[in-house]
Amino acid sequence: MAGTLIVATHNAHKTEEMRAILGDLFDEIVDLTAIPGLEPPVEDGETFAENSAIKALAASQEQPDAFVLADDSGLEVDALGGAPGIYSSRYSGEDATDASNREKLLEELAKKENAEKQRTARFRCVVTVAQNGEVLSQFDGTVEGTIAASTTGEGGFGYDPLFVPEGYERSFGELSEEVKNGMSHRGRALEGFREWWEKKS
Ligand code: ITT
Repeated sequence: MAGTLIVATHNAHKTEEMRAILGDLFDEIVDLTAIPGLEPPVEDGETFAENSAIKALAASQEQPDAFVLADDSGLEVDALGGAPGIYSSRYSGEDATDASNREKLLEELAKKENAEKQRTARFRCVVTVAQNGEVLSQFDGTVEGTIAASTTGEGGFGYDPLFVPEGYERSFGELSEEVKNGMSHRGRALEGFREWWEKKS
């Protein structure tokens, strides 16, 4: 075990998943809610990788020496040309909530003629590890699936109640945390981080 990992996020659901996936590697995993005064940076990159690096660097510059891990992630829906993509968290506007984003996604899909046939989608995640204001490495993960006709389940967050992973009939909102973390975009990206960390240590 090795010290503290700072997760450069204000999203408590991400932190919870990271603790479940990487908890055995660190004494503690804290997020930005534990570091008052650290404002989230403007995510003006054009890709998950760019936005992930922006978040990791912003936190790392304020917390020299610490290992910082950032996660940028989102949902790509084929019938919507890959939207919401990097705009997933604010898809329904500045005051977006997970529920309003899901509602907007179903509304947009309902407008598409072929949407019934093209409900294929994927979650993507890029995690960036940084230290002393420098990116050390990046890892990505993807999980393929389809968008359900309506929400099911209370688990997870964001678009989980609408996302049915390939090979399953239930959504991430219904599947257990362990099942989601074992195959999710975040779980896969963090597998890459784990290998890197274990080699380095
Ligand atoms: P931070 O930037 O503070 O990390 P955020 O939630 O704004 O938090 P992103 O910019 O990476 O993070 O946006 C990710 C959005 O994509 C998230 O708010 C959800 O809407 C969606 N998303 C990502 N991973 C998800 C998951 O595992 N399950 C459901 N939705 C997810």
